[in-house]
Amino acid sequence: MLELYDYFRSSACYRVRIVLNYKNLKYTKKEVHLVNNGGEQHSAEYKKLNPQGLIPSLLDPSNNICLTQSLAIIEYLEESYPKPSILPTDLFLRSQARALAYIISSDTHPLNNLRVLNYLKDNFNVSETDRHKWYHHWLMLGFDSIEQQIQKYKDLGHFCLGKDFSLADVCLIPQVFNALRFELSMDKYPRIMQIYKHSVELPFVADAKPS
Ligand SMILES: N[C@@H](CCC(=O)N[C@@H](CS)C(=O)NCC(=O)O)C(=O)O
Repeated sequence: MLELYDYFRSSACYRVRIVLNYKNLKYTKKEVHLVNNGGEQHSAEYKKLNPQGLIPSLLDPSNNICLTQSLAIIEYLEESYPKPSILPTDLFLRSQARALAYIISSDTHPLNNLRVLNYLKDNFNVSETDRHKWYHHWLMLGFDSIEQQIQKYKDLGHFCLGKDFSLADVCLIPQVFNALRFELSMDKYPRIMQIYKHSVELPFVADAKPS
């Protein structure tokens, strides 16, 4: 069975949990606690699996391989278990799904990761208030652009690209969860919030939720 190295609050893990559920794949979880013991992601044992010391990692015993990087894991799952798909068949929409996902996974989340916030605190003495401002700043830059880009699909269905759930939603939902946890006002993002509220009620998302 697939084994996910996971931490409930990790938004990168939340992405993978959503896709595993969406594709109805059975898996077990191995907790990597990001805070206890100085952060279990830094342990020598874990770094044998994932030399970056980040979660998620996914072990596929059928191929005896360990995968890293949430988007690479998700593409592996998509290619191994294509149905139901998280990528639209239309080539433009397919690219659009990836573009929206990368706004989060490449341009937003990495700037607000735990290690970045810790680095700001430990090396530059950045206060908690200013770390919050930093966090909100990068979130808003990402969300401003997503909110604008998804407007054109809003009459077509419940998701970022209209009627079909896609990779864009996989990345958006956990990022909104984090934004709410860090008390960002979402007033400027009505369409994002509509998608989030609809999605979190879906069983495959609800079962993946941090808890
Ligand atoms: N680009 C990576 C990011 C992974 C990542 O940053 N994971 C976070 C949790 S969401 C982590 O392990 N943080 C540990 C740390 O910052 O020390 C991915 O998508 O898998």
